[in-house]
Amino acid sequence: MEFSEWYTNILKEAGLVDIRYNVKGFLVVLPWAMKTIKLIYDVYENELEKDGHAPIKFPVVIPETNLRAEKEHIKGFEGEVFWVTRAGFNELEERLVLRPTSETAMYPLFALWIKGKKDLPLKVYQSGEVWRYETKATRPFIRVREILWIETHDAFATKEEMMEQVKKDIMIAERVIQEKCGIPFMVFQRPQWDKFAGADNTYAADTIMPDGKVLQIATTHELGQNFSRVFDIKYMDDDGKKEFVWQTCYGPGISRIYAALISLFGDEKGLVLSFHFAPFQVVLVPVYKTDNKKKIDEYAEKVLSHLEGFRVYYDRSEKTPGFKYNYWEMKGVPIRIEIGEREVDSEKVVIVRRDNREKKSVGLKDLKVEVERCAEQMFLDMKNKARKRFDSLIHEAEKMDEVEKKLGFGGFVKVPFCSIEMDGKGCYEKIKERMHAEVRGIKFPEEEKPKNKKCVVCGKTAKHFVYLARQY
Ligand code: PR8
Repeated sequence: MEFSEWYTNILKEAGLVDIRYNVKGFLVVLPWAMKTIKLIYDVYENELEKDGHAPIKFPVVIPETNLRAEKEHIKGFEGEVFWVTRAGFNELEERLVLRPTSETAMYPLFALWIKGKKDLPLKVYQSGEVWRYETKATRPFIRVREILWIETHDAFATKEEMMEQVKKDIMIAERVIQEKCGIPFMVFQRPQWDKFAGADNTYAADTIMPDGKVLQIATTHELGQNFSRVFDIKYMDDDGKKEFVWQTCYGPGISRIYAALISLFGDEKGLVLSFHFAPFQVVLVPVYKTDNKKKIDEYAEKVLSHLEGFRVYYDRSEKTPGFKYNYWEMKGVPIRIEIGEREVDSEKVVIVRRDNREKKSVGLKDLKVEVERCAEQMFLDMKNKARKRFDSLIHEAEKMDEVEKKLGFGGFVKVPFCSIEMDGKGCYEKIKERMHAEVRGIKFPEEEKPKNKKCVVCGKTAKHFVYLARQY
């Protein structure tokens, strides 16, 4: 089945969203999805706090004057914001926008809070929603108008500290998205024509979806002093001189991480969730016969007592075992435990792994350890498989027709390219027009530079290797 069709089906069948809400691009996120999303938030917030970020909550609305203050920022966002112009029967004196991102909400306050070096670094994060009037086709979680994310906003005394934070942000993404979620990605420094509005540089993590298109799942931005100069965020240095702070902001796209999590690991039977992110980690399915219901239920109580600490569901509904197996496989529950007459008599259970459906008979006293072991192995296998596929989708080319052919395989094509500064934009536009592909940027940290190679488009000396891809 084609990915797009699989994705649409699973959203409905597994009860992840209800798309019938009557505002385009806005979703009702159902409990089975929301539980996993909350777990992703927890892991991310925890890592951010370990890195010294504190939670904060800013208003949803931003006054128009704030949004207009930084001229590149407004250029990027003017066509993408939802406006609030009336309240009750009154026109508002000043128009407001629903935050599309919170730089211009937060930074005027940063200017009040930051006085001296002792106030730095300032590192905060806000978890929640932002709203963007996306004009491209929307798709649940992948491109939405109400985005679930975390945004961090940091201010430093020096440029070096700012650059250090960019690297730390990437390391946090590696820890959460790659290690804990198992989603492989590559980090790029985006070309100048594709950076965040108002930033000096943007660094982004891209993963490859099952159809070969790439998805940007997190970005960290080097804001330099662009916003601090506009909002007058200064600190007094050791010589009593006022200096503008250096800033970063970081946006892990939780909606998209979730989209990748369900898409990369799912199969023809439905979702495959890893133990850490599954709403139920274990489902217990009784195999009743007409006269043994009581006996099995009693034994199930005993089994449950060996599974304390896990999120377990005992499915005692009237459906047949076969129906329940299919249902919970579709929902992606990582481990199923079957108990029938034979298990009761032998004081054992059968445990079944969701990803490869491997079965194992396990004694009660080993159950907890076996479940843990099985869950861990399953996650490792999922992660390795995803990584292997990702690596197999990084191609190389030096001629345009070769590029086109390899883009057709999905993933990235590494090519020598003239420049990721604005003077390379013409070459990018040709690629875009001819192949509907984007220049994702140079690998960060940068790998070796091309020696005596020509730009794949214009034939001038290539300054970098860049990666091309078709994107979501
Ligand atoms: C910033 N300011 O705003 P960014 N649907 C789903 N996910 C999305 C969408 C969408 N329509 N648009 C963006 N994302 C900075 C950083 C504060 C935080 C996700 O950065 O505009 C993408 O994964 O790059 C993107 O990488 C992330 O939000 C951050 O958005």
